[in-house]
Amino acid sequence: MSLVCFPFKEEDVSVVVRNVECAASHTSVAGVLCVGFSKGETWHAIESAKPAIEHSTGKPVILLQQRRIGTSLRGGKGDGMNTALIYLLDNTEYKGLHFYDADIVSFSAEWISKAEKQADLDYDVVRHYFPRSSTDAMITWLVTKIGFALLWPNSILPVIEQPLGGELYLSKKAAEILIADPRVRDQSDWGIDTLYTFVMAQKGLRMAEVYVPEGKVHALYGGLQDLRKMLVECFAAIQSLRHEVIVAESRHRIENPRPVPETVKQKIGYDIEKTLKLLKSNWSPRQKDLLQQYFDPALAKGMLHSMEWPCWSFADEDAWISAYQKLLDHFEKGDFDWEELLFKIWVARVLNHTMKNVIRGYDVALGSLRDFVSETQHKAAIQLKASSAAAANIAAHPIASGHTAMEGLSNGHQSRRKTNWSNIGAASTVQ
Ligand SMILES: Nc1nc2c(ncn2[C@@H]2O[C@H](COP(=O)(O)OP(=O)(O)O)[C@@H](O)[C@H]2O)c(=O)[nH]1
Ligand SMILES: [Mg+2]
Repeated sequence: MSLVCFPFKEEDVSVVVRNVECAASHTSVAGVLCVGFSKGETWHAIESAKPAIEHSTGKPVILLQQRRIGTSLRGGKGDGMNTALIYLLDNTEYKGLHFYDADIVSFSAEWISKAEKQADLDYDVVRHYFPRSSTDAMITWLVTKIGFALLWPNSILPVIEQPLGGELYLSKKAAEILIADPRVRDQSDWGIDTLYTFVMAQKGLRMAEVYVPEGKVHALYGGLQDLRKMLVECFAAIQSLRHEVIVAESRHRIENPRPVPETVKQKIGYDIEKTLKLLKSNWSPRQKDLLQQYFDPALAKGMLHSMEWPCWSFADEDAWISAYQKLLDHFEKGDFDWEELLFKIWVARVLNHTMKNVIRGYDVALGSLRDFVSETQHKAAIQLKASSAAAANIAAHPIASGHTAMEGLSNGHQSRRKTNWSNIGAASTVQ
């Protein structure tokens, strides 16, 4: 029997209580754990509903305030999820742990059943994935999937459908591996999903992805402004991992998707009018200097134009790859100007995707996002292959080349992150 955890901050209380009751009623579930950011309105609503749910289902509903586990970053969802991992390992009666966001209106018992069916086949991790609107998931596509494709093209990471998804099942073994990792314990903010997914791949955990055809209907954001903190924390999480290497092979199985419902196809994920203003906002002289110092001239010129009038045609796929690599090297979390530049370049990229791809219909838009990830992955894999061959060559002829074998290997390893591949991006951006 499993434990189900809902991490929560402040959400629509009727949705949260309904979800807790739904999970507690499931025959594979032995208890429901609600981990709160603080003791606010949502906490008190769960506390009031707890006796009736426990009485009707015969299962405990445990209400915990999240512990401060990370030491360096903001205490957020990461502390909440890690608090749940520790609870699972301290309470040995459960075989594994499901996580679901508390704000999901479309949550049903079927979500738990689907994950349990894969858990029966001894997968360490089961991840849910959903049909998404063509303007939704812009952090997932542009930051996480592109980052995974660039940095670890030969791992399973780029093919994981929704690597930031908060709906997943972890076996006890997976929970032990995750919480034993100091990088995971420290990631107390929105970067937690990136860290969980990365460590699952690096440790070679067996992973299944299940498809939920009705989609995830949940609380919506207004404009892209509301996603700024999440963007910064998710990018910084990838950046913190950029020198890591993955050698493990993971077993990975994925359920085929089904036709996307019309309601999802027609949904617009963000407020375009509000977003246009973001390109003109919060400029400082230092941001202009950083743009000119570190980024390609075409991107810097386009961004500076958008101070006057919103424009985005310069922010195409190649420009994003090139900027992404500069950001990996130079971005400083906590520095307002760097955060603002990351945010505005991302906003320009999202607008470019919307005006160039989304406008041509759902299938074209989704196809362009998938192609962007797979082409990035392929180019990065080719680059990696070339630099490994060069490193092997240097190692085989250390005297003739003037390098020791050790130098050759380490240079090869370092250089594959930059060099030619970043030049490919830069060249096509300027054209
Ligand atoms: N415990 C805890 N839960 C959080 C925190 N921040 C967000 N959540 C919950 O995490 C889930 C996902 O957050 P949400 O804002 O819906 O993110 P989104 O669906 O990715 O846009 C929801 O259930 C939130 O209530 C936090 O700091 N601590
Ligand atoms: Mg949500």
